[in-house]
Amino acid sequence: MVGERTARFRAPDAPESIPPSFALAAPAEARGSVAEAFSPRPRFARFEDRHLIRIETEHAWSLYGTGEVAGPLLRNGRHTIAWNTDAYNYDSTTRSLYQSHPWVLGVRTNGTAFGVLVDTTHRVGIDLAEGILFEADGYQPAVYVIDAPGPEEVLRELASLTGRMDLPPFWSLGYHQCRYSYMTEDEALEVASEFRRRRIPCEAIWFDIDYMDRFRDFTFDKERFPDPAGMVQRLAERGFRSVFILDPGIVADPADPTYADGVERDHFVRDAEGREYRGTVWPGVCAFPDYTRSATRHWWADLIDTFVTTVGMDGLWNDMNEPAIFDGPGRSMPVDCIHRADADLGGPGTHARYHNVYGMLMIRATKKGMLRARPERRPFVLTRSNFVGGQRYAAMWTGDSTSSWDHLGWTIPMILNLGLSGQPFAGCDIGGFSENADAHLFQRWTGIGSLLPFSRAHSDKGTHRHEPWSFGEDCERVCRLALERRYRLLPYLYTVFREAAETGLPVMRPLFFADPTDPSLRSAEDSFLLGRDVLVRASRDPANGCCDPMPHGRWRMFEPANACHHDLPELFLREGAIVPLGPVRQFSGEKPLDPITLVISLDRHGHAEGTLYEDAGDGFAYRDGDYLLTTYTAEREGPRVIVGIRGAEGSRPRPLRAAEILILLDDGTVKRSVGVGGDNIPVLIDQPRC
Ligand code: NBV
Repeated sequence: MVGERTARFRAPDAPESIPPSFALAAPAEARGSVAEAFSPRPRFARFEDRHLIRIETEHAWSLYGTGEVAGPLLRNGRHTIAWNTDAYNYDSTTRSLYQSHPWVLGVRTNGTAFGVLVDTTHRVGIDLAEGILFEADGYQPAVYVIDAPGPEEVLRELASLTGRMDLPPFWSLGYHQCRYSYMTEDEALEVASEFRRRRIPCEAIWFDIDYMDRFRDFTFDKERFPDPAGMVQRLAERGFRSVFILDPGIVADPADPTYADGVERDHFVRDAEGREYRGTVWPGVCAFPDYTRSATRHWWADLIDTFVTTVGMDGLWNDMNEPAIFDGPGRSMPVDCIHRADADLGGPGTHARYHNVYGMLMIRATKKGMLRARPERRPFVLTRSNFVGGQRYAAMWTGDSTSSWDHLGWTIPMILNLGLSGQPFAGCDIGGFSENADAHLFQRWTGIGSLLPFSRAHSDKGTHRHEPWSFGEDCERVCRLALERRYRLLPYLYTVFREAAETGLPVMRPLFFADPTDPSLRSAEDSFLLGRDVLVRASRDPANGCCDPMPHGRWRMFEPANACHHDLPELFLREGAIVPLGPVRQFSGEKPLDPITLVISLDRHGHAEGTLYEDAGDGFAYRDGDYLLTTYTAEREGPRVIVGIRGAEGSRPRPLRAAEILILLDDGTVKRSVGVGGDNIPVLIDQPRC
């Protein structure tokens, strides 16, 4: 339900009925909003065939969002074009990347905040040089404005408007290993075995386009991958999930069963003359499913259903879905191609209108197919292209970066701005995609990448190997520590994901969320928050450490995995917080969460509190109450600290397990106590000096 903080505006000369945008998860309610006396108020104008929407801002206000953008966190002065683009080797001057979010978040000097969403699927220029200026192609769009006491509330409202991510399966929060491509079953199994042999935690092995027969979707190269279902099984026996790539282009060869069926059922996009549109991608000349039709999404979901049921993979990866087309204008589909969209999406229209949502509609169908194949499991889909609201269907990664310090540098602000645009589940190619990393860059990147919401290493064909052991023993050790740390943090991270799924708040948050009134935090982009309580202080500079200021209050350093190394980010815990940690595991299902570690940072009143969310890790029983949300408290009483459970929600029984309590002291040391049974609550610790 969209709240009173959101108003919908349209230009005075706009038609009564503006085409619906399926960016919105709650259009019916949202359309009822009254826009009288609302601030900020957009002003509408026309320039040639563009619709201009202007919002005045003050110079000192901070502007964020605009979706997937490389460069600084603060977007003041920047120009972005919301137009999904295959942007191999992009940099901070590239205006269009793979995803479109015609959305700006503003934070005023006093910490209050607002957001503006231009509700159109057409191309939109977002010019933040002087205030906010949107220039939208196509129809006159409606504009949603949110005005709230702070950025958190704006993001909650944005989520009410555009939807929330579903709670992902627990395993998808683990570390993923990818390469373009692991070329044979043997190679993939060997990589998997190396992880276990070297005791480096890893959750999933990914299969890029070379698993296919001539890059054709829903096929396997018979020589190199003779038994895909068996391979998935063999990986599963070693505790590995497997994820396979699918692109939208279907080879235009009547001998290809997917193509032949698609032609017979008329599922492909048409060109301006009404013929099947063809463009060249990896398999050669291809036709492209018209995902704007529910019949086509249904067909695609059926294909996915069969694929997943036959092979048994755990997740799917949708790439090239901008759509990227080698010989198309702007490396995509001509804008005059015709989509025969259903009425609820706005009816038939040109590619100019549906380009930005092509990828989002593809992943919507992919997710549906996975659910159809395995209704009892949470689907996991990763996408390159998407649109505002697309967090409902898939996680994302930031595409074809380069193995360079610049690209590492853009990673943190990129993922922060995606979170500030409604997408909480995002990551990058750890190590950089194209070109070669060296040990220093790779270990620094793994240190940061292991703390991002989605954590996957990936590298381009023809580059040096980028597995954690590829750069020598020292680098391997640093990567192991980084990944052990991620696995230790998983219980906390999952709790934060659950909050994000419930509220729309980002998993990874900019530092200014700790205090939106503090101007010094507004452009901090070497540091970030995971949830509310953990602060990560990284450095993206090869020679220097982090220069970001710290938010007010006491933030105590803690180290979950003895991972003290100058190339690994430092972790801090907010005063008054308790963070739950799990044991180091080689993969999330290796063993239960036992012991649980509670790291405690008492506030000046001697109090701390923190939550832990647990459920089956997959499936949907949590929706019927099969979960456990525990609130732990710690209280200083004279010379002792009493740790207890203040309350628990959900019907899941509390597992019997050992608890380790760590109290962070002001002199940098830690007071430790190990208990037995239950969560061993209450725990009494003598003489903590904090
Ligand atoms: O499928 C190959 C690659 C993939 O590895 C990468 O992650 C995508 O962003 N894909 C792009 C197509 C070709 C890239 C040169």
